[in-house]
Amino acid sequence: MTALLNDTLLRALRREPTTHTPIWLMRQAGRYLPEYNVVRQRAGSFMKLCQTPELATEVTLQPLERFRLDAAILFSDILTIPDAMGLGLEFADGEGPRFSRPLRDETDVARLTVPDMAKLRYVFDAVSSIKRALVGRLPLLGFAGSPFTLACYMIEGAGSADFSRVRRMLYARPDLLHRILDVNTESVAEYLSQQIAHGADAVMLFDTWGGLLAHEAYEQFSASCMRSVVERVRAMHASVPVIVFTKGGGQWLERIADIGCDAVGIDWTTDIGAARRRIGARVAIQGNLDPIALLSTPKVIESQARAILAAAGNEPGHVFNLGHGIVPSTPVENVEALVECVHQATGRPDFDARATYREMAENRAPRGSSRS
Ligand code: 1CP
Repeated sequence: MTALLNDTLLRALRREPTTHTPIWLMRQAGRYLPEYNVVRQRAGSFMKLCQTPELATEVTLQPLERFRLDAAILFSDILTIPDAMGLGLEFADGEGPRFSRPLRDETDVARLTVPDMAKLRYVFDAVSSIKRALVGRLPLLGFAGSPFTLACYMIEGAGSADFSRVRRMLYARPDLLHRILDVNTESVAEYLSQQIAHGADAVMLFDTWGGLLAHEAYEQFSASCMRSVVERVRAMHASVPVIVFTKGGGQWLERIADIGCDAVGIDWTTDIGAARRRIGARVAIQGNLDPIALLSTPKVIESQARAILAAAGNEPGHVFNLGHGIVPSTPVENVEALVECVHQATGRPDFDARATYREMAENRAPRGSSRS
């Protein structure tokens, strides 16, 4: 593997000392960026955008051109896997995702199989394309939904406030839910391994809905599957850091740290200092500014960010992020203020990680690359 110009994120995930606290933001590419909306329009649909590697590359790079972020994240979606399983994913304009063939009965569940990874080739091609365009400036994060979070959409057929269909299945037919989770676990492990094989430098599991589960159910229906994914990925790619984020998982931090991951993502409801005291130095922590704080003013954002940095302490192993994704109404200048504040407060890096399309398109060596 070639050395990266800015590998701060990877160092922080390994809890090594860093020149500054690295920052990247969940949904850093997305609708709050006017240039994203232009490309999204050009693509015609969200899935077309994901399925066209050149366009997925373009939108992945957009936030890096504006802000001094410390990582790129693959532009894609967690629902690519159930789509490849044949559930029929649709994104109607202005609405969330919807499956035309959700898992509704025993027959649907019995038919479910691990998808042919060739159907997800567009994702792996996007990873390769983004990796080339980054020309070694920054690490590239790959990602997948957790087996449980994918099951939520596959059973419910769309987003939901409480995913009650899934939770009903958990109590009425746990055997069916376990079968779905087994297929998802194998699919997610294979999918992440392929992303790594195509160039992802670290990967993240988004367990967005694990926090809806009852205390014991969390272990059985989400954590155990993520543990199995991490074990399988590790068996193939031992040194690639894995981040696990369970939204609403603040009460289970010790369990999450024990999954075998390198970093635990926390949402904004958990005190990051208390989280550090609970899980000690065994994993890095990623988080945890409330994304709604980004709707305020640069002054408020700065004070909130400094409070998080102070609570996290000056120890290795903190990756600054939001507690969940950026919302579309976020002012761009507030994101700029946050990134600058985190870097300034923790020691400004001696290079500019921002990259321009032109430089990348021309595949010129990044500024300062002679250092590495
Ligand atoms: O119209 C549009 O442009 C679609 C908006 C959008 C975007 C920008 C969707 C639809 N997905 C994405 C990109 C996306 N999704 C990324 C890109 C990388 C980044 O910059 O962070 C990632 C990591 C995801 C992951 C994702 N998709 C999650 C897990 C993280 C989270 O936000 O909790 C989930 C739950 C989804 C499903 C999904 N895809 C899109 C929407 C609107 C949703 C949520 C649906 C719902 O439950 O209401």
